[in-house]
Amino acid sequence: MRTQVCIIGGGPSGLLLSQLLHKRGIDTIVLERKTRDYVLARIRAGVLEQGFVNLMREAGVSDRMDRESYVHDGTVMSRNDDHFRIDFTHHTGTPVVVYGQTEVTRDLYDAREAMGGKIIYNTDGVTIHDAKTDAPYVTYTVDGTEFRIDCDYIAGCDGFHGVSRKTIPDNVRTDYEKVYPFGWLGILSETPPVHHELIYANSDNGFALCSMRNANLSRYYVQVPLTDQVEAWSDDRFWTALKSRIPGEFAEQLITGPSIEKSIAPLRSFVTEPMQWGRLFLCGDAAHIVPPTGAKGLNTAASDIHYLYHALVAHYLDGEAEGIDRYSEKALLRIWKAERFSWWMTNLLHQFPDQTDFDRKMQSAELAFLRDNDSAQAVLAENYVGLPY
Ligand code: RFL
Ligand code: PHB
Repeated sequence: MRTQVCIIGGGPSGLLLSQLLHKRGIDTIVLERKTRDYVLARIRAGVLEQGFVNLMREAGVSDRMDRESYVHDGTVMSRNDDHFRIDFTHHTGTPVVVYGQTEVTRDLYDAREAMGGKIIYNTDGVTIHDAKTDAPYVTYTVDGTEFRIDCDYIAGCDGFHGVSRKTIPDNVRTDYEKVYPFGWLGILSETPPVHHELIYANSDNGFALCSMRNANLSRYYVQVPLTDQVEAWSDDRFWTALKSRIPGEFAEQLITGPSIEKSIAPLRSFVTEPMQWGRLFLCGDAAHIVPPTGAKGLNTAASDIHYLYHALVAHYLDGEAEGIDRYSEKALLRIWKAERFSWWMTNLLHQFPDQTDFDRKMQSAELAFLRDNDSAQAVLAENYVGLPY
């Protein structure tokens, strides 16, 4: 088989790139290790930056998102019972949109399938060959039969545990990593959200986040030690912990119910440099991870796709090489800023096991400064709604 761009990974990054390139007449094949249903069963991000929304529109897959998503003009932040609001639209002119990653991915799959896009599921042993030459190719097996795809370029959109990043030799690649000493226990419940905006809560009992998917589907998180197992967290224990971490006036209004999903995710900051090697480009979680505190995981994936999409269009349609040559440089400039914001939000809002009383006072002072200072709120808002591409 032959294609112009072979895309490894059928998560949101790979599907969005495939759909955008298709609209410009550039041929792709997507290789996905799992099935569509498996990918859609993952509960992940919920907050989309305007840049992501614009890419979905450009890809022609925004109809349901435009109808069913929720526009959020601000967010609530709290320290124990003290809470304040940050108004994104006032400070930046731009809101964010709440629409689950599951729905984004479903819309992209539907669009790819409706247009006859080539997605190959259940691929095993995907291997990238000759990425440093002008004739790269990818091999894989499905049900024990080996296949080969010759291509011009390879997009590594295969997430943190994929093969693409590991294809770049160790002596070329530098990994930067920080692992946090806690995780997030998240639940999904068919209950109305406690508030119409998100609540990011710093409390003496640990961090909590109140988020949502729709008017009757809530997503809540609490910070837990890395050693905790999800089985140790009954629904009752979860609701009690959540109520003890958000301001009393919200805790009183919280409607609880059975969880329909419950999982623990570790928190990590990670970046690999460079994000390209010959004709292989890394996108999304394959190249970088943020702790979810800034809601940047999916959004940083989208900015990579923006840079790579424009680079490939400039190459194929206008014969320009600059975008391709400078992909890694451009993508990383924005990635590191999102890494910084996510790290800062994580440090601001969580309880750290080795925190001293002095450290706690610094955290409280920083939150008080944020509460009382318009410029500090503007800086947070600018980062939260997404820096320009
Ligand atoms: P994905 O979504 O991981 O998709 C990669 C796809 O590649 C496939 N794959 C392979 N296919 C072929 N061959 C191989 N060798 C392959 N290896 C892997 C996988 O099956 C998968 O389908 O990466 P992508 O597309 O870059 O998208 C990134 C986002 O998914 C990610 O940044 C966010 O979901 C991160 N994230 C969150 N971000 C937020 O902004 N808010 C959240 O609440 C949030 N929660 C989360 C998260 C990530 C999590 N992970 C990765 C453990 C919760 C979790 C649990
Ligand atoms: C979510 O809704 O899952 C969510 C929202 C905001 C975050 C992280 C996760 O910062």
